[in-house]
Amino acid sequence: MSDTPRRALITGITGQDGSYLAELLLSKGYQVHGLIRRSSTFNTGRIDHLYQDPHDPEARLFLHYGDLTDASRLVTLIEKIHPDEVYHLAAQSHVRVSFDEPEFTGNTTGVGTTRLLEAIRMVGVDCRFYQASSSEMFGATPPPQNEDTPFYPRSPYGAAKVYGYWIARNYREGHNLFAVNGILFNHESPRRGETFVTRKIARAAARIARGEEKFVYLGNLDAIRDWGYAPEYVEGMWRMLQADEPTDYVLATGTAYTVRDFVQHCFAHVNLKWEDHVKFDESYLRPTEVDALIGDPAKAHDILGWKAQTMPDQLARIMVDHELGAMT
Ligand code: NDP
Ligand code: GDR
Repeated sequence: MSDTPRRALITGITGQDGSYLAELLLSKGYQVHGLIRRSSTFNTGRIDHLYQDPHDPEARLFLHYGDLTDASRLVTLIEKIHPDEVYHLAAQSHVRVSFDEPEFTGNTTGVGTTRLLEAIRMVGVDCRFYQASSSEMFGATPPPQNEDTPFYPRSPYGAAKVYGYWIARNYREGHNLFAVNGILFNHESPRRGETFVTRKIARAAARIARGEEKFVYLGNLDAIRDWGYAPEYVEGMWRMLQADEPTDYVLATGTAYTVRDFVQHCFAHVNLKWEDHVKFDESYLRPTEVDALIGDPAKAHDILGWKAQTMPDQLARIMVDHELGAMT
């Protein structure tokens, strides 16, 4: 065995999943390279605790400026890093926002995947590739959904992810790349972006319990989602790239909760009656909604030994407890 650490490139390292994955890979001895966007304010809050001075000879985390819309930069980065594994997590990942910015979402979430795959092919690096596919690709197709379920996306985001799914498969079949699609159902954590519904609810429940706010405004409470815990899902991503053969996997808990159920769990945890504090705002509705996503993760269990441990009621408590402990 060589002593040289394996090199991983994570796009989207500053996001929820990227931060947990960076922690996991560093704990496994990888040298981790992350793609970050230049911003006028710092956008590395989720990974600041992992920062290592690059002058330190022991440093194993390196950050590089780049953007999914900048093809030549992706080529120079792949050339420089020569990764063994690429985890492609970067995306405009907000479904509601994708209706406002459909072209941008297609350019980053969809075509951005092609730019990265093409950079890998042009440089000729022999690596394994993880594509962050999504249950949003199933859209209007009724649950339960597994790897064989037909796609019927209901948003520009979902459509862009279907494109990303097929382009990753095409590089697997056409260019012999070890490329896998992880079709992940919703997964959440205290690091979830504040405008996604679980974090928004958990944060509101804690703030209302502390007397800092009275109400939270939400859209559709009837949507059914299969909510898991993000740190467990990044372990699944890693296992997919360690498997003998490249194929596609669903990761999910297999449980069904409505948004209303999640609200109820969060508010009950702080001894509040949610009906007194939740108001409706139609601006949070989507032109086309995804009514029900419930995953069947049997294949990931059989081949990877992966199984979700944290169920949505426990997840709600974890997220509210974090908000209660957080400074305002
Ligand atoms: P986040 O929204 O938390 O993170 C998205 C990441 O992508 C951020 O690091 C962001 O950078 C980066 N990014 C966005 N646009 C660009 C761009 N043009 N160039 C370079 N980087 C960019 O997403 P999650 O961590 O929740 O999700 C990770 C991936 O998994 C995404 O592709 C998402 O669509 C997909 N997914 C997520 C699921 C979930 O439930 N969380 C379920 C299924 C799929 P910055 O910090 O600068 O904004
Ligand atoms: P989703 O997550 O669209 O499933 O995409 P989100 O948390 O945004 O919405 C879940 C459901 O809650 C309903 N909802 C609201 N949503 C938001 N954001 N804000 C509200 O106020 C609100 N009120 C009700 C929504 O209509 C929806 O039905 C997430 C993202 O992480 C994607 O990148 C990922 O691919 C999918 O999960 C799987």
